[in-house]
Amino acid sequence: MAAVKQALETIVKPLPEHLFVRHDGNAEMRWESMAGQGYHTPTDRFFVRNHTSTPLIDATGWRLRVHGDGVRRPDVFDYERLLSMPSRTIDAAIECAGNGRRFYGSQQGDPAPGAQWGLGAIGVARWRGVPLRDLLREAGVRENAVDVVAHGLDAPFEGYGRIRRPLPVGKAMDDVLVAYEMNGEPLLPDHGFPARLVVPGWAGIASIKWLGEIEVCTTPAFTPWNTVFYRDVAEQPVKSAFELPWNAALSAGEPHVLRGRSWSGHGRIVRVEVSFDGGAGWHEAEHHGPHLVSAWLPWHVWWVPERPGAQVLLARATDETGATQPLTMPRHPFGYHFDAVVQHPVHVVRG
Ligand SMILES: Nc1nc2c(c(=O)[nH]1)N[C@H]1C(S)=C(S)[C@@H](COP(=O)(O)O)O[C@H]1N2
Ligand SMILES: [Mo]
Repeated sequence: MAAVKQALETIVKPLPEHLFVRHDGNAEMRWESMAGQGYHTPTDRFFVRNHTSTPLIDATGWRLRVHGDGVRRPDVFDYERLLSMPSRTIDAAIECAGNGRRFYGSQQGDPAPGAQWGLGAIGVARWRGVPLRDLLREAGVRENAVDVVAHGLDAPFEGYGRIRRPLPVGKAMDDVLVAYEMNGEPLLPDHGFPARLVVPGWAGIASIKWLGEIEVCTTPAFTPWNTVFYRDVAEQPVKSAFELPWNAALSAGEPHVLRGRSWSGHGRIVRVEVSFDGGAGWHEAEHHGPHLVSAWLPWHVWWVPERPGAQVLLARATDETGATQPLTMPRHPFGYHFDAVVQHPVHVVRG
């Protein structure tokens, strides 16, 4: 099968350093690699976050079981059946709850344990698949269903078993996709081939890769992934990033267009402001491109740096719920949801 052959080629290919920063088995997108790109994150630089390692799954033998006391007719879907169902295409971000964790340490002097992500544990892709509600309806989802637990087929994690994360049935029946395509191609193994969940706006852990089972429960579900790990995380907070290298060199006395993107799991971004003087003055950035819920808003601002030397750029966004990025965050034991303004260092050099 072409998809599987392509899959095998990807997995043996080392992730290129000009696109990624490595954190043990995980790979973070370099924000400068989004410069000059369109709205979506090209798949070759989309971050990878695995608890263990990428499994290689043969689509022909793959099955997705929908079962549990919350369905009347337990059902099994194979790859062909999934592809033959009416599909939907959405543009949505997937972002790790730990995105930005590094800044608890580097900006606030209080490091949090876990992969020290900068801001690159996010990507926006065009996902195609079948709405989860269609699968649940086919299986006869009951009125009193409460939680839907998605199980991954990757190796068990430490002593906790296979990755499985509960999702409230309200969200499951709303906008969740069982995706089999990413940016117009079959999913790559690293991103969940043959099928994964895409849970718009929610922490990445909800978007279970390598789906094997969907268990529908009539009582609240508890797994290590909502009790020990990723407890109390749902929608992602407001964040912003510049499409610039860390310590980018910019020449003094010349106009520079600084581009970036802002996003929020709570809704659309309504304002982005940039400061060149450590937060004393803020300049409203201009928006361009689409403005989608559950994805991101591209923006740009002009700057003519005057003095050579080390400087810091700040970007802060506000979403339609009024949530805005603070300058500092309270500490978080697991380093989730860092959404304070990030201090992006640049070197202004003599023009
Ligand atoms: N089965 C499975 N699903 C998973 C994970 C995993 O390790 N196993 N990691 C989760 C986490 S924590 C995140 S942030 C996203 C990352 O998706 P990506 O690797 O496609 O960027 O996948 C989620 N789904
Ligand atoms: Mo994550």
